[in-house]
Amino acid sequence: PTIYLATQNKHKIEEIKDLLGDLFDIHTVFELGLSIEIPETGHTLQENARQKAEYIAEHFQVTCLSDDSGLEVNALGGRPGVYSARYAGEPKDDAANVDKLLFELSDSADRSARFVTVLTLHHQGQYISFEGEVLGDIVREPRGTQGFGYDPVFQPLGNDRTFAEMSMAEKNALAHRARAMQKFKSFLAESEFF
Ligand code: ITT
Repeated sequence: PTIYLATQNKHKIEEIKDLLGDLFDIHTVFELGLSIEIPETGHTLQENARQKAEYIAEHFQVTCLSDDSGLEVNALGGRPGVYSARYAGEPKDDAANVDKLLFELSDSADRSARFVTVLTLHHQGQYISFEGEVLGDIVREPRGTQGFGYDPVFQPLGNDRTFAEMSMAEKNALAHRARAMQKFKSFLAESEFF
């Protein structure tokens, strides 16, 4: 079956393609000629994932999968959370977000955090969501060059490397997006959706 990825983040697309393998004929919204950013105005990851899937479904009548992700830091009361992409303001800037996060946490001994992904599938008018999380710590200095976003400062629990020090295969063995994808794949195996 054909699926469109309702995300404009090229790094997410790479990871999702790696995770989904050949289960689908995967297309991106860039192929639909979308010229604006998919709107997201919700106050939760669930709302935003749903909005992004709905936007693509309603405009293009396709089966699609959206991804809304956020980093929840305990010492910051769960921030940046749903605001992770624009933590340091407009325009979206991964490096500025990381700098701001380290600054906000500079006096904090508690470095614990959780990375969450909500994937929302739209297929023939139905919407289904899958959530994945990974616990970890925010390290004091960025490490590694792989991955994207907050990867250089997020070290999953039980590891001595950040996500940015891991290959995509290593990250995809344990990360939030991969865990949400695992639920999606289990759903696919059990349902008669496709
Ligand atoms: P789309 O809305 O087009 O999917 P986006 O980048 O705006 O793309 P989000 O709204 O989900 O995506 O924003 C999530 C933020 O968290 C953004 O700053 C990402 O760089 C970051 N992020 C998401 N997944 C991540 C991951 O696996 N590792 C590190 N950072 C991640």
